[in-house]
Amino acid sequence: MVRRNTSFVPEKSFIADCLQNPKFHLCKGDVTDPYSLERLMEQIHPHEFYNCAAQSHVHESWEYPIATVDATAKGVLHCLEVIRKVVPACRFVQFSSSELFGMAKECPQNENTPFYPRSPYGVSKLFGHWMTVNYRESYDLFACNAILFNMESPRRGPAFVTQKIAQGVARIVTQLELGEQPTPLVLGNLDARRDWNDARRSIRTVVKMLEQNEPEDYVIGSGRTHSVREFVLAAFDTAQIDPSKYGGLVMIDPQFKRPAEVPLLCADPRKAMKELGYEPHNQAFELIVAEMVEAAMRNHDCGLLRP
Ligand code: G4F
Repeated sequence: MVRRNTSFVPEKSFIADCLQNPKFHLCKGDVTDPYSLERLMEQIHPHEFYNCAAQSHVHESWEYPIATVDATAKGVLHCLEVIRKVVPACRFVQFSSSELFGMAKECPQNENTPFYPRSPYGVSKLFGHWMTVNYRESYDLFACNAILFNMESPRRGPAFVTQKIAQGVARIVTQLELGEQPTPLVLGNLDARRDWNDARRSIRTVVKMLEQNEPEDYVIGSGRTHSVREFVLAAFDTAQIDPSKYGGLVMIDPQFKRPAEVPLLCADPRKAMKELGYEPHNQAFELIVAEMVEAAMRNHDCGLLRP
């Protein structure tokens, strides 16, 4: 399901390749408009419902707290209500977030770690999380939460730090190849640590959650943590650039720092490993950096990757 949007052209978007699959159908709907959900549920009668919809950019949630609450918090309630009324046998999974842990009380974080969200986004996700638990317990719905740590792939949006770094490094490679002065990568807090996981591996595990006998909540992440600084260095390494040789390739701008930061996230995914057969990749970080930077360099047509 995609939102009504005057400028989004699916054929030219990051889901263009999915449209080739005859089993893939795009429907229009919006989690902030419960009537659109109701119409769709009455037409389709789905067996499974994956709610990935959100205003998902943490920094933007301070700029647009109300819009964030509408989509990221109330949107979940609209989904649950329409399932309860129209398709109560439908299995529902809410894309919960490691941002719930925020100023985490322990490390690594598991399903029993107390929540301490640090942004309007995190607080909205907390509402969605508990509403999902409440509808499961109140109405006996098959409703569960996937507590997902950062999911990465070359499809990541350009405003998130991983893709911003990958595309910035690819731009610098092109500029150096053309003999131009490289434009620096301008970032915020380089010390924040995240559990960056491969999106495909995470999603395959979410699918398994809906195949279980009972609805339960699971933490899904790689179990490893790296700083933004480490991501930057690994990205330059993939592009075979030694940033110390140039100087000024990375700059800090306070506008990219957050009013309240989440300093450290790291998953303890043992429950998912035991019950869902989830196997975190022990080189998830290295593979993600390499894949994202190489994809960005292909898009920039960088010489280093030409045969
Ligand atoms: O890439 P980010 O914007 O992702 P963040 O905030 O961790 O959230 C992502 O993962 C969550 C799951 O854990 C999702 F729920 C959420 O929807 C989203 O997908 O920022 C990562 C870190 C932050 O600590 C941020 O302060 O990178 C730091 N950072 C430093 N410079 C930056 C920048 N983040 C962005 N977006 N842009 C910068 O220039």
